[in-house]
Amino acid sequence: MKKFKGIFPALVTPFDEKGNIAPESVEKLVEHCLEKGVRGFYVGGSTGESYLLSAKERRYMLELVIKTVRGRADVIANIGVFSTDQGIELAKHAESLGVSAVSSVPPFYFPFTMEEYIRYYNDLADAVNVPVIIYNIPAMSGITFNTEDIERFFSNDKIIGMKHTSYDLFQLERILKKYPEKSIFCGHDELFLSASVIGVQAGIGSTFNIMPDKFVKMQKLISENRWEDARKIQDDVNEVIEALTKVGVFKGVKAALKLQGIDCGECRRPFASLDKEQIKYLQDILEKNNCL
Ligand code: MN9
Repeated sequence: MKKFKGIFPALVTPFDEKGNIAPESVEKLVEHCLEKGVRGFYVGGSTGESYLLSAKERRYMLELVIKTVRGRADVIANIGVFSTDQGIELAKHAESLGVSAVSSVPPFYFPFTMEEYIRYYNDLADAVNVPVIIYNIPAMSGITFNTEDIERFFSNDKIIGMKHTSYDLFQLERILKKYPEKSIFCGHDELFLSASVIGVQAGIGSTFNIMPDKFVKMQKLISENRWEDARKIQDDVNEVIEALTKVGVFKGVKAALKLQGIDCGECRRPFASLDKEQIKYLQDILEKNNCL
């Protein structure tokens, strides 16, 4: 069973001034992150505004990333959608492109039963030959899995891991202990060091788009048991994350990328543009923490 390790930016979906996907910016961002030492990319997640894209755009964005990466890193595609059949369709497309794994948020909006969620993930795993990664993100999906639910998902060998975007470190520790062979990703960048202390070896995050070098370095320091130095980096990135949460993380990440010279446009409506004051505020924090 493949075990993923390292830093995986949850890629933004770059748009041009007309609001269409911008292929040159995808390439620029991907190359920049690779140069900084990331090990893979998570495409079509929340940060990628996937639920503001058409299915055609989701496929196109993934195609662009795969074409740019050219096997130099792992690509994981979030194919999560509302229905099993639509999810399988996107998963098959992702598989045909050569992704390392597909991932999925549980189907949301309708309150399905846990049996239905279990069946959803097993159906997905049956439909493709690539491994499946659960996307656990209760704050956005509205669905909370308890530890026993996760154990039921993991009883399927084709479900090889989970992106844990939850502040529940107790649950995370229990899962890591019980499933050392599974790929468990820290999904909250502000918790990366804490998650590493209890054994996490991989992360998927929005802020890795703008601070890939910092997280790669932090992970290296952790591997050398240089915890104080690693803590200093987590302190710095948390200052940036705190500022991002004040202006809106996804809008803030795109504004930060523009300030860094990788123009990925703005988030789609109904997201609003940041105003001048918010951009100035963000710029000051980014400068202070050596991100510009
Ligand atoms: O992909 C991201 N989670 C969400 C993971 O989109 C909800 C994180 O990177 C957060 O944006 C970040 C800030 O809370 O940790």
